[in-house]
Amino acid sequence: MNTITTLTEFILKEERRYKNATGSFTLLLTHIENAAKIIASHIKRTGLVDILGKTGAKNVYYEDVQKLDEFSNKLLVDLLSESGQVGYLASEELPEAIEVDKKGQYNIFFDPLDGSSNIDTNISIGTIFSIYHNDGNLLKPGKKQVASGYIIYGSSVMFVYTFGNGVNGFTLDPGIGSFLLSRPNIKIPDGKTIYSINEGYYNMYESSTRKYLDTIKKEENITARYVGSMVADIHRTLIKGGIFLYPRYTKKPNGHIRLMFEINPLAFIIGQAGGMAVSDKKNPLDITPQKLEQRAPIVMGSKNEVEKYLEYC
Ligand code: P6P
Repeated sequence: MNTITTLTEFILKEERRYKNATGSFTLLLTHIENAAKIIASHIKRTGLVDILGKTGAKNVYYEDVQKLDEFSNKLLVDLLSESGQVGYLASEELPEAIEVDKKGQYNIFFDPLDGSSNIDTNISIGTIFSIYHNDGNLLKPGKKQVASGYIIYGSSVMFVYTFGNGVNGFTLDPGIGSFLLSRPNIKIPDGKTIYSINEGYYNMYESSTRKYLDTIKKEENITARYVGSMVADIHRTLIKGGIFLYPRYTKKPNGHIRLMFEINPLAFIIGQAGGMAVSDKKNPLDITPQKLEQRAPIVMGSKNEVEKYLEYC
């Protein structure tokens, strides 16, 4: 019989590999896991929550019904602040970073509910997190991340993360309320047929991007898949291979996707799974951020596909 490994057991096993581990990281990740379970249960009741809201009913947590992304943000801020492991935390929903405890071991950046504009149409959305050692310097390049990951709230809820030695995926078993190891040591397959970009901006892209798109559409079996929820598009790319592109265009000359909250964590995952990420032909994890809300153009996915894209840059 296959052994069942919970996320908690997996993290503890990882921790035992580091002799001077203090359990601090395990505690931090457990708080993220708990937040993910609560957010997942709230998302399941979207729509119903509105009905409840109309009657002025309270939800099961006896809080006033509120917008899901505000709720997710507040929950993550509270749980992470209480973890005792956080120095500074920064949320895509907040204008500035919050100092929780100068002596906290880790700084954490998160997008509490990425793609939240898709909630009303039942499209998969996600929570993204990125963890650094707290050495007092908040804006460090993504290559300094200790860990990163995402939770995708889709047909099932999956927790996917890397600690710098591979990528592992865990599926929430709602029956027992635990994330179980379901995709050990994820490796992104070579891309063959799927490209993912918002073609609505075609006429606003740079000529190099347009030339790339014109060429790949002539390939055999090419398929376009674009959800408009980055966690969903990246998760599909990680599992099936392919390429995700959010290049700059005239309305967003510096790109749209956030460096600290989306690009760094997801590029770390893609790289650890054997894929590749580029931002203006550079590794985005080498970019030293100038500001918290910095945006950048981003292309990531199967190495062979990204290398093909680079021929057009
Ligand atoms: P567009 C969601 O708001 C998000 O930040 C990403 O999750 C997603 O990939 C992107 O924006 C979609 O942007 O311009 O295609 O609607």
